[in-house]
Amino acid sequence: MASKIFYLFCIIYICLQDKIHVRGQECRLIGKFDLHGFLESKDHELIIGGMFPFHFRTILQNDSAMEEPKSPKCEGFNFRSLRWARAMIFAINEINERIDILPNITLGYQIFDTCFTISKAVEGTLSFLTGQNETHPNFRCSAGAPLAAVIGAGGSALSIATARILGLYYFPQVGYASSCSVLSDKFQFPSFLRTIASDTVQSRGIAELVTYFGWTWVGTIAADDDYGKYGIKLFKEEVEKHGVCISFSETLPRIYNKDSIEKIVDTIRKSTANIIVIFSSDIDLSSLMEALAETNITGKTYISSEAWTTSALIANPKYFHFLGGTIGFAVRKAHIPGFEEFLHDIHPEHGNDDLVYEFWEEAFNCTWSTNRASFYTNISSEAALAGRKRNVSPTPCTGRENLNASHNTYTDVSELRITYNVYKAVYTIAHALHDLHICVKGSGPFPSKACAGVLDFEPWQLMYYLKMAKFTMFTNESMSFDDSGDIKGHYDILNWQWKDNQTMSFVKTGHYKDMGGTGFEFKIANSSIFWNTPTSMPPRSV
Ligand code: TCR
Repeated sequence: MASKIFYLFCIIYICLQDKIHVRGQECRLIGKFDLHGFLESKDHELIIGGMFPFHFRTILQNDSAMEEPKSPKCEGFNFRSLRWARAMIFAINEINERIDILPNITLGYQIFDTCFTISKAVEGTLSFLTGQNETHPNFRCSAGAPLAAVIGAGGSALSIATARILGLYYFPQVGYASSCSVLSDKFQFPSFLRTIASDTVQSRGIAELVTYFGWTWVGTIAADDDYGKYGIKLFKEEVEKHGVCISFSETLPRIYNKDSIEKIVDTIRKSTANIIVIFSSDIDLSSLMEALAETNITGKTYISSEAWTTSALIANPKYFHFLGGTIGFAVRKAHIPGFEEFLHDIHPEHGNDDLVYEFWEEAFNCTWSTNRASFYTNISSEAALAGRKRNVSPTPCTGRENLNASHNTYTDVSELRITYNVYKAVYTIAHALHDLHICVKGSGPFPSKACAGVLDFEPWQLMYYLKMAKFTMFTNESMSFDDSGDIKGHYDILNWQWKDNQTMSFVKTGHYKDMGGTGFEFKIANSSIFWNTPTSMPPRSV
């Protein structure tokens, strides 16, 4: 008993102190991170880290130079990304039950919210590296199970920032959505791999599409980030080889700015180019679409990059009059057996996650009296906020709301594309760990033919196995990585068509497949494309 009290005392003492000693030097705590609301498993032997944009943005804090700065809170709940994170958990559970991959080893997870923001992603990364909510560079402190690798961080700009830090330690990171070509550079990002192809392939594919239809006069719009800028740059380099001219090149503002959006709308209106290629995430693109919806600009055909091709935010019926007929690239989808049931098996009162409380409030437009969700957003959920604006008191959540009856982006399993990439990322790590585990003593790959221990390895040792990973998914897709940590690109070409006069549907009209080297396979079924032009024929480019 006495020893227990002493132990408790020590823990409290360690948590409260803001000075530590590292190699004889006194180190002071310089600020604390605010990483509330993450998802975490219990009872595991090895952890996989995850980073997902559960929120769309951070809230600007009142910056006063006289006060200690605080880590910003986040707002705008992102249903799609909760589905991605649940795919990570689903894959981990599946592997834990399998006897052919890592038998007798229980994998767990620790997942942080990036809030779609570089600084939050960096906060999460530093916490992963030290295993605490504070950071002591160059030390890895694991309170329990060691962290094997990190999945994420979502968009390219975030992965570039986090991969620079993780790369310092050669710490394995597997991206599921970061497709920017820059990330192939192993000199800059030595420990980064991904289950999405580099945009070099997609940009070449879009260029192929444009030349196939004989369009020679196109406009481009890019998000103001690495994804948008590099994607459009590669596209332009590729089409210019074929004599295509660029009518205009616009950049979307990072933070909403009415004048910049108006300027882009004006450029589109005045330009004679009828083909517009847009490389952007859906979030960054939404304000332009909102502005275009208020104009009478029609007759343009938009070519979408992977990040917005199947986005529910943009494929909104209210935009159909000008966005119908859009042609876009999308990574391949899969049906993951059992995943839909798993998505429905979520309830705030079954776990203890603030994030799930917040999800429930958003999904059912109600509020919990316990105020659990508002931990995150400090202004509470958007449902509560909207209620306050309308001056009505929000409906309380009872816990008996029925998820089966509500349709939202979280439960929608019709387009599991990035979700499938997340699932593949978990399997990549699990296979690498498995290979490391079955290493035969005396014939291992490391100096003196040594092996590494599955519960006690260095990050670079797992990196060796990740690069060598080769396996087949349940879909029969074979997975392996080239020297840049990239997989081969294989895209569906989708066309936005009107279904039952009320929803937008993504109809597969072709594909683009990287065959290695400069070879590719491009197929498109012209007759199945809906063209949003007065003649219903392919647009002419001038
Ligand atoms: N690469 C983008 C992010 C992104 C994305 C997505 C985000 C891609 N696909 C689908 C949401 C949904 C492709 C990037 O920044 O690299």
